Amino acid sequence: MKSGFVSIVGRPNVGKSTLLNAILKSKISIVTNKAQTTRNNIKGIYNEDDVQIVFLDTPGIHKPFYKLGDEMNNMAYKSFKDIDALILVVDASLKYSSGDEFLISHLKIANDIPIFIVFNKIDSTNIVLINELKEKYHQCFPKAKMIETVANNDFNVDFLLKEIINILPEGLKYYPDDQLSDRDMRFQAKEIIREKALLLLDKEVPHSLAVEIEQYKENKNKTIIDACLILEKDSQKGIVIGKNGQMIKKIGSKARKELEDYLGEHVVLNLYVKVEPDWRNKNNLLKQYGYNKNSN
Ligand SMILES: Nc1nc2c(ncn2[C@@H]2O[C@H](COP(=O)(O)OP(=O)(O)OP(=O)(O)O)[C@@H](O)[C@H]2O)c(=O)[nH]1
Ligand SMILES: [Mg+2]
Repeated sequence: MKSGFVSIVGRPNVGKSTLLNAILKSKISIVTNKAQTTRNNIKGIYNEDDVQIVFLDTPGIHKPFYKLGDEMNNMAYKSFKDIDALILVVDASLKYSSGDEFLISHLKIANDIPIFIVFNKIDSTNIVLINELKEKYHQCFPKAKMIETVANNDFNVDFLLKEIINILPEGLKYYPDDQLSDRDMRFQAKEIIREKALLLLDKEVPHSLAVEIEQYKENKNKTIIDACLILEKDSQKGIVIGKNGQMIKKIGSKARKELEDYLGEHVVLNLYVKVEPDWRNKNNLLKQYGYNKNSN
């Protein structure tokens, strides 16, 4: 039996969560077009006959401007420890920049850990850009294997998986076969609501938004969820509620539909909006919303 722990790291928005979901053929982690979507480490457990891989999706490593950013980076840094392999995802459609340098300078990884550098989004780049990126990353990680993918289209995902299985050590099963993630439904509900809000909102609002589940109650054949959307400024409240409540209704109905598909039963979803000025810099609130490096 082969088994091991594999962390997926990289800059924000490069496709780490998309890759995790593609590997597991299941939605474990939320995905949006906004940077810094993932704010926690999230395990996704892959099972095959005689293989178990515990993948860890992580927040994108970036230059932080808020305590929230520090906490998110710290969660990602924590993921380098005690692993059997590292997947470093690079957006192949972006020129090498100071963001890559920041990431590389913070990648403190043991010398003997196999690294897979995944050049993702090769559907929207060109060969000159890819080669330039490969050269830069090769200079820093000469022993790393380089693989090109299109994670949102499954291209080369199976190949990457095979390559990872090849280098995994013999080991034990860490999780039961039917467990796909380490996160419970309460966490998934919070993330699904945040995903729908992020997809519908723009500018600074997605970054200012947190979601807190205030009630999660399973009744006979329906689940009742009360959730609060937390914002930083009063002016953002109007944007999130929208004219005649249109925006919050849209967020709620999209989230409810996905939750119902997920749970296979009726969901009553009540959304509220609250303002907590500067919550991204307040340790107690970061902890309360689950964004503390010790919360996972
Ligand atoms: N064109 C293209 N888009 C992709 C590909 N993979 C992912 N995306 C898109 O890239 C965006 C970001 O994807 P995510 O999976 O959320 O990226 P992430 O690295 O987890 O981002 P953070 O959680 O913010 O760090 C989404 O809009 C995806 O649909 C790809 O191979 N090609
Ligand atoms: Mg992500």
